[in-house]
Amino acid sequence: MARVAVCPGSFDPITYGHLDIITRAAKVFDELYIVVLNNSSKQPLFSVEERMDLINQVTKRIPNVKVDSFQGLLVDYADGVHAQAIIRGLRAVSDFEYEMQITSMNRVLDDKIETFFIMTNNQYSFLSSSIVKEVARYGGKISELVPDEVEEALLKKFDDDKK
Ligand code: COD
Repeated sequence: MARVAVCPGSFDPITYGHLDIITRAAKVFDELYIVVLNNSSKQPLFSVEERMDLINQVTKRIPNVKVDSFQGLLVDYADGVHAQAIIRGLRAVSDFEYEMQITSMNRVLDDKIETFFIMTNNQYSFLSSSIVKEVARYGGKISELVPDEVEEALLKKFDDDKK
């Protein structure tokens, strides 16, 4: 049986922190679905299509990755692609409470799917999409935080806003 996992997130936009988790998970699972979902507590900068397009560009060399989006519950998506696992990244203790809450909720909704956590690479432990957007908005250097394609998209987004 193929080992299938789902790596869910807002990915607004994808960073080197996300990419590290994706690359490592793709080595362990046969198929890895990167799925862009709605986080009701976040107001996205990029549209779902823009986020998917960026993820597609920066994961094109990882053959067992598929990029998708879904409106609804993560467990329903996972069920639809016959995934056995959900992959999440952990950066710091501050992530723990939130991750524990959503993992427990997902388990109540569907007790067949397991959540696996991948510890961040130390290099990216401070990195989040929000920090990248904040730095890019005020013209700071982000080339070590996101792939070139994402940097270009962010610069364009904030340039267009100024027009
Ligand atoms: N290093 C390691 N991991 C990282 C890093 C980094 N630097 N940056 C981010 N990550 C990890 C995060 O910890 C997370 O695991 C993943 O990457 C994605 O992060 P984000 O911020 O892009 O995504 P989130 O946390 O906003 O995603 C939340 C979901 C959209 C998955 C969630 O809201 C959801 O499941 N929504 C659908 C509705 C649903 O099913 N709700 C029920 C669950 S309560």
